[in-house]
Amino acid sequence: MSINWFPGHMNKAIREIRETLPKVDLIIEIVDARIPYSSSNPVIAEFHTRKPCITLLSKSDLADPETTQQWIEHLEKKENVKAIAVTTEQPDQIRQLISICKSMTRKDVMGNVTALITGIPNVGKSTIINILAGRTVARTGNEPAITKAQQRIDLHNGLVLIDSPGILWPKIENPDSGYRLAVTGAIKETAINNDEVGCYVAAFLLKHYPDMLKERFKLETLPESDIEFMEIIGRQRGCLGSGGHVDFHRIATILINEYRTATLGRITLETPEMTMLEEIEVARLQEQKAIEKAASERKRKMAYKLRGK
Ligand SMILES: Nc1nc2c(ncn2[C@@H]2O[C@H](COP(=O)(O)OP(=O)(O)OP(=O)(O)O)[C@@H](O)[C@H]2O)c(=O)[nH]1
Ligand SMILES: [Mg+2]
Repeated sequence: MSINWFPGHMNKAIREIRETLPKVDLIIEIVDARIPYSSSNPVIAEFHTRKPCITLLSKSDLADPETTQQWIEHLEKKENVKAIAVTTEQPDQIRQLISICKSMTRKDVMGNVTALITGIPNVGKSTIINILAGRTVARTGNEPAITKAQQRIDLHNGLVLIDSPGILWPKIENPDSGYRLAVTGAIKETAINNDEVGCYVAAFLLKHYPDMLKERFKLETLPESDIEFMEIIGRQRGCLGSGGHVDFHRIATILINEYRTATLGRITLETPEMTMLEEIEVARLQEQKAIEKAASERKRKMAYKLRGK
């Protein structure tokens, strides 16, 4: 799914991050444990080439624990990166970050350690900052784009944190990533089509988590297609519109919410292996597009020359 949601404050936030970077000792990138690849911002990747980086896999209470472990091992293959899964259900573990940040930078930093907290919208940046501060210093909320400007928070224990607005990037190349960001709640509701996103969830679950679906919707067998599945659960939940037709929007919204709250179970939408294959496919499609564009440009130039003769 292509995402067209890149509000002005995100562009400004990226500019501000670039300006802040020289004053920062370490970067804490927060990714969503259910989509560690799709929620990792390529714009942010540019930033942490020379600085130590902690990748926090947030909301790990909602993700499949086995896949989270796979992701931690995969992410730590990168130089200078430490990956840790966190959840607000274990605030003590989040508080350990204070000593981890100091130990990762102690050698070169005199005085306070300054850490930039960055990540996509709604991933839990401000919530984690409030836990580290021990009080509410940043506004939080269960929708994207709550934080609109950078904020510096001195914890008065040797650590200074910089909260920043959630940022996306202008073009999300991988269509699966677009869907996954929408499913997990990183995109503003008005910028997504719930019917399409609901069908994406249904198709994913039919393929990867069929037993969970059978149990949740008390079905002995499952249909082959996402549309048939949506029809069945739509009728089951009484989501009917005029003429007794299933109201797709209503049932899709229910399915998405059940996914987001982990009512369906702890489900991760991507594995390292899956995303590596997708990257190859995206690169192939981009190359094909570039070849087609060059060919049509050649044709256009040729026609122009012929007209000139
Ligand atoms: N289940 C669960 N929810 C969490 C966790 N951490 C944060 N949340 C919820 O996620 C939502 C977003 O949290 P915020 O801290 O506002 O997210 P943010 O990254 O600062 O968002 P923006 O400022 O909009 O970019 C809130 O409803 C939090 O309660 C977690 O570990 N588990
Ligand atoms: Mg915030």
